[in-house]
Amino acid sequence: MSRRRFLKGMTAAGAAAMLPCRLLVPGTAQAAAFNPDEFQVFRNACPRNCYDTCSIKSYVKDGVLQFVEGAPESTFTDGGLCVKGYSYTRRPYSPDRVKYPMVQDGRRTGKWRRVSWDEAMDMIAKKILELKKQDGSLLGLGMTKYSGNFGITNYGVEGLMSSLGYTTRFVGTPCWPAGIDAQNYDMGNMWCNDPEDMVKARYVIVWGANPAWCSVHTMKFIQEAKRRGAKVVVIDPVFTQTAAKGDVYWQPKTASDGALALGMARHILDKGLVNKDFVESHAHGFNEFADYLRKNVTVEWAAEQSGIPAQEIREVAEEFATADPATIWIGYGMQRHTNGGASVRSIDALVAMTGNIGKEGGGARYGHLQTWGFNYNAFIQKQPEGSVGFVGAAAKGEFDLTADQKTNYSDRTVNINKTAQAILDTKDPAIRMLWVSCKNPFGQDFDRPKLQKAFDTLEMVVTVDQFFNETVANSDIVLPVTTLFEEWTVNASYWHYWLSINEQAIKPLHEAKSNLEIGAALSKKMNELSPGSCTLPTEIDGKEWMAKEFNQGIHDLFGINDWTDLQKGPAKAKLASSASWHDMKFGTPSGKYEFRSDLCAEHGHKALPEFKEGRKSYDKFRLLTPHTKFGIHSQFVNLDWMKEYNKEPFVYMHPKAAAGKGITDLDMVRVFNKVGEQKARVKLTDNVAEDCLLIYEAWFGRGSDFNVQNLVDDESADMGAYKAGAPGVAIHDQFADIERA
Ligand SMILES: Nc1nc2c(c(=O)[nH]1)N[C@H]1C(S)=C(S)[C@@H](COP(=O)(O)OP(=O)(O)OC[C@H]3O[C@@H](n4cnc5c(=O)[nH]c(N)nc54)[C@H](O)[C@@H]3O)O[C@H]1N2
Ligand SMILES: Nc1nc2c(c(=O)[nH]1)N[C@H]1C(S)=C(S)[C@@H](COP(=O)(O)OP(=O)(O)OC[C@H]3O[C@@H](n4cnc5c(=O)[nH]c(N)nc54)[C@H](O)[C@@H]3O)O[C@H]1N2
Ligand SMILES: [Mo]
Repeated sequence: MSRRRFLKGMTAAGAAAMLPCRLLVPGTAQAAAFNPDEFQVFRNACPRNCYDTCSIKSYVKDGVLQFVEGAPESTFTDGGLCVKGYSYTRRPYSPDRVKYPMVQDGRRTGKWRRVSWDEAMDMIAKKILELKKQDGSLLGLGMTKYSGNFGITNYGVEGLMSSLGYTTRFVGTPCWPAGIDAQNYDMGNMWCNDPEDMVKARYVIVWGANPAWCSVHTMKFIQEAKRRGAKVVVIDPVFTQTAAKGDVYWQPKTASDGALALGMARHILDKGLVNKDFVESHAHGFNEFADYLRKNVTVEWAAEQSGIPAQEIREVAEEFATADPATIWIGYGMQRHTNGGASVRSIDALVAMTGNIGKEGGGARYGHLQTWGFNYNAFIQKQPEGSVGFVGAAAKGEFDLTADQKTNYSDRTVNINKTAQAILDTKDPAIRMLWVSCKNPFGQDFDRPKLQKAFDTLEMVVTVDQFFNETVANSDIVLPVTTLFEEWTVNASYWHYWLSINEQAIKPLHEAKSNLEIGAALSKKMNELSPGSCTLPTEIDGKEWMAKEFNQGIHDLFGINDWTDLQKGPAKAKLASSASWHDMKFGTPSGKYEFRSDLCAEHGHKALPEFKEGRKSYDKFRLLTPHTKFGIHSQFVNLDWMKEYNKEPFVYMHPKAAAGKGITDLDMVRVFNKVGEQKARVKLTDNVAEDCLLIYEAWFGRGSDFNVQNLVDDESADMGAYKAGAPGVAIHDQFADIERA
């Protein structure tokens, strides 16, 4: 029975008997009688960087968050949360939270002392003014932010920086940029079908995604498609929980996906199963692609490249081409490679040539930003009068600025996927101060040993966070930030089409402030010390700022009068069709689906979705460090409830490979490569290939020195620079060796 039903329909005693005590905060378990009327109910939204962006109902009593459930109104969330979501009550009240502004006397010493907000702001503001005076600009102030909290008002962090002047920004994304560029070349945008329409698919290929862990709510649509007769194929170098639910599992050699897709395409071509109407009426360059396949690709070649038997490639290709509709979910994991963008283009081509683009239940599903048309009021802030910024070479003093250039200043941008190198390389002025918010570079960025060196060159690091993670340990000042339950915001998804409001359900604990309020506090101090030096308002009402993000476009898209309608429950976009590209009007230069993209060629890649070799191995084993069920990056794994299930990290290894190294189950091992080393215990499993080591990325809390980034370098993916401003990162093109520790 779903929790939703018993909350609504059962007697109090019956509900209390069923309510798992895990959902009660300690001390309330004795208060057995459950009566929903005794709670204040709030609308929240999970703001993590996740496909599911769940709509949450939160139950508060005596000002304390008691438990959470998925909002029943959303047919996507459908009353349920993921394992992480159910642990949310542990987060605001965690004893490990950063409670007050604190200053560390010497980085990594752990000698933290509590200071007042005023003292902290004073130190920060004085340093900013010093940089400006010494450098003549604020480009020495760097800001790195990514996906700790995707609530729209949290773009106020960028807004704060703009309100101070032109700064140095870490741009790009480690998630998905190679695939975004690929889909832009092919179709003119990244735009996926409504995931809820996957129930209509007759054939589903989950290609390098692990929704059983990373998008649990989408699994029910895949399962429903299966119940209605669809076949589900999972392609992943790891036998994941998603693979366990499929009908067919392929374990290809990592980074061989392009070859596999092209091999399937060749077979479809040979069998005459190409959708003529699509390739003739709605596509550009199909004949050239077909020529490429005939000249360069055979099924046997694809089998050799991927390790998947030729007969199986033929079988799945034929089934895919004849099922109607058929769909492929292109995962972000499979494009985190030096050939990731090229591979995504080959898979898109497979979906297109079989006529599955623009079709309900079909589609090359990757992601979308159709529901993100907010005002970005918090984001867009004006620089103070007279601010000096970046104008390319001019900023380096190589030539005098013309009047025009003076009004054309911008922020200086560096690649977020090369954080360490960017800090080390940036000159004139060097980055001397760093503001970190919604981001844990030491846990999530690449080449941790190099990052340590880079941070050591910085004169001041300020981190805004909820927990004492390794980035905080490498900071001088930490500022306590609210959790989602303590602030107002609004959340959209890059996968489904629901919109949720996030109400303030409880008062901020300790001395936590929201990102926006922190901005206001800094602005107050800046203006006290140097009037006019910061344009951000010095008082900010979070609820008002949330409301300012709405506009008529959002109201119309979601069929709401104003944001208050969302207090009754989340709303879904009114879609003309559940299929992206349903009108066959593509955003490419030709207006068609482009098998041949000249833009792609102009950007230094191949015009056709040709095969691109993967990164050359530089060590004994392939190292994969994908996402875990018990956390999202460095969040959740540190919470007490999670630790009950997931006490320590493991290295997963095939028994045969282990035998060759004299390693037995649960041995302590050392994994090492040119970047660094990491120790952990080993678990032997044939879920991973013999040539592969698997370690899930995670942060186990203060005191644990486990960090996969000791082993992962910052090699770039092939694509990403076009739309994200910097290339993606080849997270899964890593290699390492292992021995007993
Ligand atoms: N080896 C390896 N590395 C990876 C990946 C991988 O698969 N393998 N995946 C990559 C991917 S896809 C991603 S998206 C990145 C994620 O990298 P990050 O975006 O850094 O990820 P998180 O750990 O989710 O969040 C960062 C911090 O934000 C804090 N935070 C939460 N809420 C708030 C808030 O409201 N305000 C502020 N100021 N802070 C808040 C959290 O406590 C956390 O410390 O990691 C990348 N790195
Ligand atoms: N529980 C949980 N949910 C999450 C997250 C989380 O950390 N935890 N993170 C969120 C974020 S930020 C993101 S970006 C998404 C990521 O969502 P996914 O894309 O589903 O997740 P990943 O774990 O990055 O990668 C998925 C799979 O890609 C496989 N893979 C790696 N290389 C290859 C390859 O060469 N070919 C093929 N075919 N497969 C390959 C990996 O083995 C892995 O099983 O999930 C979001 N949801
Ligand atoms: Mo991500």
